[in-house]
Amino acid sequence: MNKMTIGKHCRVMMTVLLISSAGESRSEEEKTSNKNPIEVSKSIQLPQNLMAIENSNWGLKTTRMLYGWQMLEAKGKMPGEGVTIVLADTGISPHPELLAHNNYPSPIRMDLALDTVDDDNFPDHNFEAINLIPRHGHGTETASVIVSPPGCPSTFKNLCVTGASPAAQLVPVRVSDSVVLSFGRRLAKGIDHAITINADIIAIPMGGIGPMNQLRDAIRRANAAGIIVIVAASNFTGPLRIVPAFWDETITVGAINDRLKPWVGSAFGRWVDLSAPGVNINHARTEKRDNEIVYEVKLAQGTSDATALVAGAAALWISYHGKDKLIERFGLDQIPTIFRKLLKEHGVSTPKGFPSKRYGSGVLDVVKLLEAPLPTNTKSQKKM
Ligand SMILES: [Ca+2]
Repeated sequence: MNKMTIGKHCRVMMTVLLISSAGESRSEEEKTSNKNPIEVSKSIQLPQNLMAIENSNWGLKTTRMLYGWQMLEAKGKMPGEGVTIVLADTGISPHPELLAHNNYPSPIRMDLALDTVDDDNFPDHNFEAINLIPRHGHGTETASVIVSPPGCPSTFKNLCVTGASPAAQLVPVRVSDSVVLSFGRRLAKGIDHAITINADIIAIPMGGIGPMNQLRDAIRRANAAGIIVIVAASNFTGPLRIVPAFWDETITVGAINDRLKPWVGSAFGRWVDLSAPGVNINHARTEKRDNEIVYEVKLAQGTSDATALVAGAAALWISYHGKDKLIERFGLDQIPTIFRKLLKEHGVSTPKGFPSKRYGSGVLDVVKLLEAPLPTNTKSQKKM
């Protein structure tokens, strides 16, 4: 990653609508006033370092992500170990939060990366693109919420990012610079790349409007190859049928705020499978200002962040059960269906009055997800 150069692009690419995190944080006071009604399992203890991380990160706390880490540790595994996640987004930058720190190596697999916009293997952000979203560095942001090593890199002191599954490997695939509708062809190409490299999960924090048949076919191929496809519901599109979020082949994630209520910008509809924290989430921010690339950590919001947390949780689930064992038991092509069912039915906590018809079955709860017993179906009777 250190060899990356920035800003080689100048073309404006027509592409699918990117669902960006947008907006900024509220006050500290408002942030800390949130209460977590999810009762934490008494049998699992968090060590002090993880407790400190949890106390500064309401998203990880609400979803009990770090308790999931402890459940994995009891099996001798690191969080997300052995799992490959393809992130289809605007590319990646060598942000310190994505480089090695705190005894974790860099989670970014540049050797497997792809750029479907420039048709090369180097998916850096295009800071020159005309962009209707607030920032160009969206892929770096999303990646950090999925896999940034725990705590602060040496160059950062206060606000830092801890990813949901930092021992997973993340393959950045640039499929878009921003906005605008198209046919999803670049995204389809990125999905086929995920199949080629035997990825376990694809995270898609974007969407568009239209039939996009080629994209849908690619997602079906991914499911058949055992790849779990996790998609942002989208931001500020209300009940519009954004794809691929609307399709049955994807797991669609809406966003809640830190009062555990649906975030005002979260798209909604019966096709939303579940919600996850998407407001005031720590991000690795990469921006170009006065011709210089600036690396920071900030708070932002959007269904992209919620999607990142669910992608991380999916990685923990695969790690926890072991991909080989899942394949042996259910067959590769059944894994996405089984995961989706378990996630929706068991992997959530549902706050009282939660509007399930619009924002999914509840709020991601990683302890419940990992504790959920696998179905008894065997390979020979695998239809669900
Ligand atoms: Ca970090």
